Amino acid sequence: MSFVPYPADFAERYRAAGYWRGETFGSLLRERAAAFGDRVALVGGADRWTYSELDERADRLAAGFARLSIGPGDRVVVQLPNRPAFYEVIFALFRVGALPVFALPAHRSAEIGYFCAFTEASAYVTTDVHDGFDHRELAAVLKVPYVIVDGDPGPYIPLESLRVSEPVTGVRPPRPGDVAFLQLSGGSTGTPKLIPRTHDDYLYSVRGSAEICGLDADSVYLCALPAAHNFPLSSPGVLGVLYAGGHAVMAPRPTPDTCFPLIEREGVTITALVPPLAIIWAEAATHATADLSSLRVLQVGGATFAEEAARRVGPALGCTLQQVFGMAEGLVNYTRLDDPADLVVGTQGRPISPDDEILIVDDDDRPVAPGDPGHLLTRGPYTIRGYYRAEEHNRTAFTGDGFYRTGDIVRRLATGHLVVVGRAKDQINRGGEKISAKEVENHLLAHPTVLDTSVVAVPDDYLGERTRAYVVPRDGGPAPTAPVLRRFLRERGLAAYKIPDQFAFVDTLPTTAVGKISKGDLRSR
Ligand code: OOB
Repeated sequence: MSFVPYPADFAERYRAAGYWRGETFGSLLRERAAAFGDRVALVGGADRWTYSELDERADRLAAGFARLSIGPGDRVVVQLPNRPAFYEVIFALFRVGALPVFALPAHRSAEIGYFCAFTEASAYVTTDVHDGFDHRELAAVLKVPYVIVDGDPGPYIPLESLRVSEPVTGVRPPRPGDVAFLQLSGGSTGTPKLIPRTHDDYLYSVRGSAEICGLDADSVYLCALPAAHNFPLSSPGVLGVLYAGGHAVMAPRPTPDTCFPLIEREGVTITALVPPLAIIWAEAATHATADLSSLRVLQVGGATFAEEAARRVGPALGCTLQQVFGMAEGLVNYTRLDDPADLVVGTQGRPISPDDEILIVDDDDRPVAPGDPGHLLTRGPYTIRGYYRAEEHNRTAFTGDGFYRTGDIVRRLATGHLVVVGRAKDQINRGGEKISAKEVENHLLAHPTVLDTSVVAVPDDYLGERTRAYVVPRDGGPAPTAPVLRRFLRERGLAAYKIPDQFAFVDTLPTTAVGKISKGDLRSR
């Protein structure tokens, strides 16, 4: 089965508790347009759309997708920069029941090709040129029925041509329990895993997040991180502020020189950053000319935020810090806006829902003593029960009774707040960008000069972690070099953030007692 449904008894409970309300994203936007019609919903570049406009645009584009016979259950890989059209496209897909697959702008042919092939996508929706990269060239190597371009389309279908004014007919509207989209997992496996989220479960996380963050119709959210990521999408993100009737500003870049003037112009009240950006912003705020006084909440998450830095950012930016520890698979934790300072700087918050079940266990799945660190397992009303089309991996990624193994090592305080103390998964968290070691190792092993390799995280003051690849050269041939291997990975179409920061060439890799490569040994070098 491609999607592991919630067991019927749990679904019943989540509905009875009022978490799942039988809404879909398409119907939510319709309702919001009725309630907030003339108020601004989305701003970005030259665009400034009201709720009614966004609603109408989603309808028109939905009709365009329907013309291409893109409909219920079809997958569509969406790779767009931060601009209002991102939301126009995904709401249009929600309306026809097609599933956006949320690619990041940094992804290249290795990732996009994989998403298209693995999901048997009907279309790839992208832009022309972004950050100096021509996405139409990437599209040329894909096997996908339709390529749709927001911008100069080249040989492909202009997004503009799909904005048709005709009603969508003959399309069964999606049901609240249906999968709404596929989100990407940070991953620790050879190929990225995809996360099926339903309308019911995701809307609950959006609503819960909006409440925790105190959003209302006067809230203004700045989307500085890549729009497709779970954090700016729904924690509470743009969807949260649209739920609350406020407006969202799409920032093309997360840098202070782009974002600070937007904060002043739009009166931004809340935004979300990863730790390295939060540090840059705090530094830039000391000599900024823009007025940042509207900013009330700065959310920081996605990676460990050093306590010292956490202490500084609130005062530097004149706002309240909120730490966010979440995952695209579901569970999101927030420090609360009225938490005492030591919890805000020293913990990563507590779950959204009273029905988020948290287990902290040892290597044998036995609960650890209260307050001790252990593996975080979780189950709840918005945490998936299985990855998309990944039956085998699901057997190890989830417990028999449906808890998701997060791969994070945490301890829990008496207040329920979690502190992330480490990670058991084979992943590098490069300033919030997740890199599966295995995925990079597989690409490196394809190079003829590489006999063996092991990719690990090394500590870094700025990013928290960087990537180092240990490489054992093959005997007798030309020796691999860092520039050669970097170019090789780029030419294989791997996203730049996954290309190792450092290479170390070694004769052998250390092994454990059972003969596996000892990553612990490599990390401590
Ligand atoms: C967020 O989601 P993902 O799916 O990109 O990554 C999830 C993983 C977590 O399992 C954990 O390893 C790490 O990222 N992480 C943190 C963290 N927040 C996420 N590690 C330490 N401290 C934190 N505050 O990253 C994400 C999703 C929704 C909201 C916020 C972040």
